[in-house]
Amino acid sequence: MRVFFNSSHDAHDGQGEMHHGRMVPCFDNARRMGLIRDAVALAVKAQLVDPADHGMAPITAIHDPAYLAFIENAWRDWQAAGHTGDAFPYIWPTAGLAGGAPTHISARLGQYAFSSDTPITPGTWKAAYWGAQTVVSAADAVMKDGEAAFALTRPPGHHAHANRYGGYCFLNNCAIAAQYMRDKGAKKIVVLDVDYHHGNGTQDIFYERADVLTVSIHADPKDHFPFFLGFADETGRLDGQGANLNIPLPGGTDFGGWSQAFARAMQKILGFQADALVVALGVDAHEAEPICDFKLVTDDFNRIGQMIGRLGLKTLFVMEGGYAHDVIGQNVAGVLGGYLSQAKT
Ligand code: OKP
Ligand code: ZN
Repeated sequence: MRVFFNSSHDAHDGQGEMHHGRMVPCFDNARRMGLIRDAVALAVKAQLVDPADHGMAPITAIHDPAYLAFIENAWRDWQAAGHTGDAFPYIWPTAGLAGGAPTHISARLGQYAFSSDTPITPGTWKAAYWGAQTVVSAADAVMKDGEAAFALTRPPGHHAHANRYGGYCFLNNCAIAAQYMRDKGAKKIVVLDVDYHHGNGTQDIFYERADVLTVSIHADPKDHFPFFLGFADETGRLDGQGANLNIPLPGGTDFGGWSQAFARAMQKILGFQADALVVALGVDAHEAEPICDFKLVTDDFNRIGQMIGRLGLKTLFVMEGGYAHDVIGQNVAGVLGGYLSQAKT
């Protein structure tokens, strides 16, 4: 399988994040990528491909220009304010406290961040920009010959909205890829999010559109990040009514419960008759994951790959979460290997 690799990923290098009241090393760290790359190289005869530069157009097709300008310049503005550590927000415009148009970097961090877990570092824009180029290059390859590809990148993307960052995400890679595929002639796209966390950004971006079906299987937001989106009654709006499916699952879910959810997702996806599939490939539903509480084991990820292969769609895999260094490589390789064992092309 072609594996498009974001070799600029390590430019995003957070020094730490607040976790349960303490600063801890960032869960989304550079080490993840090498571990996944090496495991995938062994397991699925990966051909590593460098991304080409498709410029800003595929990114501005999804994200607001003012938001992009903010992310691109945030580190410079933070430094100009005299700060040397990673940039974090500490105040947000909330109901009753949202007046004016403040220009200070700390006000704008709160304006554009929806969570406080996501550092902006000197190379964040470079890593995120090349991450988007990595998924666009992989999407381009899938559209050209119909064969599957894997975009191996960090930071992840599925939590990013058109004008908000958070949950370690800045640019919504899956949304950028889906829109790119639309622009290359695919009429209907499914984005299937198997990451443990709800794909809030992807849902929001396509919520009023009928041409992109968003499906997410995730930990119930009533007690898991991102908390404020991802409930079962969110089914789309206006033209997009019926084109969003959320399947929230309780803590402790094992492959029995997860595969039942997939069966529901599969019915919805097959009924939609899409031209292509984008998989938001997080592997953080594994039992060893540090910030998650599902109970999948490594063999289950191969089964997930097989189930995805049986959907019979042109498929692009995009890396999202997965933080347990001992198992993420095997789990990603398992999904891709399972896919290849079932896919027609
Ligand atoms: C990103 B992805 C607080 C942890 C909060 C939220 C999880 C983001 C997951 N230190 N971070 O979906 O795997
Ligand atoms: Zn996740």
